[in-house]
Amino acid sequence: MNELPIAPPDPADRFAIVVAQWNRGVTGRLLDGAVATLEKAGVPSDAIDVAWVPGSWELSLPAQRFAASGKYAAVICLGTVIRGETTHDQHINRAVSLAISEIGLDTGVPVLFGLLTCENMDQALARAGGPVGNKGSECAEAALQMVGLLRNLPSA
Ligand code: RBF
Repeated sequence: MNELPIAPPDPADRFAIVVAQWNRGVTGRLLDGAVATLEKAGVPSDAIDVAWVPGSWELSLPAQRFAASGKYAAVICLGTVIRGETTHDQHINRAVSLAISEIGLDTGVPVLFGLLTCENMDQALARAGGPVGNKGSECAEAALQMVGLLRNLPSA
């Protein structure tokens, strides 16, 4: 068995974060967690570009631009969709999850899914630095792992 190693971040690596303003009290914490994790891993603050979008529905387009530009090692998408009385959450969650997956496969750049899909605000806060961790930080960790792994995979 030959387990492929995870390369450490390259000093030239840039990271893009797209974050939704809806439920900003939650997404701001996801963003803080993601940035702190990248910086702790040695990524300089000025190598992290952040784009705010109105809501989670809008995450995909900037993510696509960042990924296709060839300038970023990974793109992290952060949003929080809370279930309401109507089915809006299902439409947003499905569209965003499919788009994010496609962008990654189309561009070959890891595009991380940091969309909280919650029943209520308590569930969301619990996942944004509460008892269930910070999913923004976890996304950044996943980004670093994927960037390091791709460096040791055959190119497409
Ligand atoms: N955006 C979110 O990021 N989280 C939400 O919980 C959320 N709820 C929405 C509920 C409704 C009924 C609508 C119409 C939009 C909601 N949005 C939400 C905003 C959506 O992502 C997008 O910004 C707008 O629909 C404009 O395209």
